[in-house]
Amino acid sequence: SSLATTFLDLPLANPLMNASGVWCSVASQLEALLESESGAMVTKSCTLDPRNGNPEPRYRVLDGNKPWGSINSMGLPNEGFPYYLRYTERHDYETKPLFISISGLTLDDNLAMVDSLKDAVTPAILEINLSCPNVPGKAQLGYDFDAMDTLLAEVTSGYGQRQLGVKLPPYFDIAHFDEAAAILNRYPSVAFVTCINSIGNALVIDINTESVIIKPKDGFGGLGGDYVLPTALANVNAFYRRCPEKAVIGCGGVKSGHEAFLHILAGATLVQMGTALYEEGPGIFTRVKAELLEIMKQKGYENLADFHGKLKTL
Ligand code: RRO
Repeated sequence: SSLATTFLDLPLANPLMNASGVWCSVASQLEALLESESGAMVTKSCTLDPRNGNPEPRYRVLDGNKPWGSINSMGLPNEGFPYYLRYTERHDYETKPLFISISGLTLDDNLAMVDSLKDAVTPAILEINLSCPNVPGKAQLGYDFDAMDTLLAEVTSGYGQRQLGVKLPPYFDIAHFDEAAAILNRYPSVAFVTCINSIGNALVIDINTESVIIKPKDGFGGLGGDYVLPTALANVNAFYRRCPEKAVIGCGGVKSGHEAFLHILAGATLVQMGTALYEEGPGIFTRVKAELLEIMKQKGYENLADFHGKLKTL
């Protein structure tokens, strides 16, 4: 069997990659992802200028018992757009594709970054983060459909014919799936959607200390891991059904071949890992690849196309 696939006509050895934000903030981490067995990789969402992010502790794994997961309120700590742009200029594209994630604090900041990328000669693929849940005072663009439409109109016209994608927050209402997909479908150069970012503004409480477990925002933060898998699968499949001209990248609750298989079955072309990569490190790609191949072998599948998007309904 083979895990080989293609994304926007680019060949990949396998569909696995990091979720933006995890193991991709600095050059040493990006180099580790390049060395790993991931099929592709993405940089930490960046702003025009470097940011320290929120006070610590700002990420905690929830591993004491079932369910397993994480909560974070990082607050967009990053080295600033020029740092990631420089990485895109020296990345080894023969080894695997690279995505660059941007998350400007304003529309103008996003447009400025898109403008530099358009003129840059790098083949890095642009993923615009419409769903950062952790910058105080900033609403998620993905939950403001008018602002999202305006941003897409301006960004796509500023980016010429080049393909790009958007990282979406989870939606929980069929009317919102319909409305978000209808907006995205008006922009053919939006070639992919990544579903989902963390489930925003959850609150994890420790019964022993009677306290929240992260410092920013009185303990509110984005949820990842087991808690979000069914929501992630719903969003992947909802956009897979509604956006037939676009690719879907699945993200949320993947820690083994089992969840990776479910994402692909629901319609994901690529599958990202966040919390599990944070906890296990880039060696995780070797393990999950082997697990996914084993599941395919047991089911008699030769390649990803044998089950991609083939979720059955009753
Ligand atoms: O940095 C963060 O707090 C963060 C971002 Br930008 C994001 O998109 N998703 C998330 O869970 N955390």
